[in-house]
Amino acid sequence: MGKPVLFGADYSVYVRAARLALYEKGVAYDLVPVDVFAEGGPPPSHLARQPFGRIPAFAHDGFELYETGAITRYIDEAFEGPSLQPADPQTRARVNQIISIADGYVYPVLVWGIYVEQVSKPARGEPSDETRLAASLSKAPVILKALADLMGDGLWLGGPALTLADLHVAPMFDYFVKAPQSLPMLGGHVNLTGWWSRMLERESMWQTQPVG
Ligand SMILES: N[C@@H](CCC(=O)N[C@@H](CS)C(=O)NCC(=O)O)C(=O)O
Repeated sequence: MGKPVLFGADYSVYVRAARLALYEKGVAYDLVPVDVFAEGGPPPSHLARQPFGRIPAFAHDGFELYETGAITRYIDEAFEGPSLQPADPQTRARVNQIISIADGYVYPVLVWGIYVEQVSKPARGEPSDETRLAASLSKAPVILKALADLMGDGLWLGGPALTLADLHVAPMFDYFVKAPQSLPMLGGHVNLTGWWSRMLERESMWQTQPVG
């Protein structure tokens, strides 16, 4: 099998989720840089691979794929290495449920609504959207409680073993925890704080840290 190629940028939470999956599986790959925020929009070569102009896109042995949840499942199923999806249907459904929660709520609220508004925009000298920030801060406890409830007493978000759910949520968390309000909000969920410290110990997290 040939070496897969991931198109994107290391700051992207979704690119990082795919890189985490590749690293945890022990798969060598090439990361080809794409600037989706370039003046004039994403390059046409990228739009041919990802019509919505998002990152990442993925290619392997002539097979092209976009949408991170599909990419990480493909990585898990197409390559050797430790399985990142439980075999049992109910635990697997939980993993898929958490990935969906990450896409639907964690990313827009904890990353864009809180991290971008409270940390990233001020760092760039841009004004924050205080209305969006306040709305996101009020939604965040529900999201964190849902993750904590689903995790329960397990070591990892989706049960006793590391799965694609952890790899999907962790890059989003890495931005969220930089926001001042994240710590008090997380404080009530000892299972989530324990999970986060376990994630931070994984070599895959260090190896995929954004450089720029
Ligand atoms: N549904 C897409 C979402 C990917 C996504 O939103 N990526 C962000 C970077 S983390 C992006 O490309 N943003 C560019 C934009 O919004 O124009 C997936 O699962 O791959």
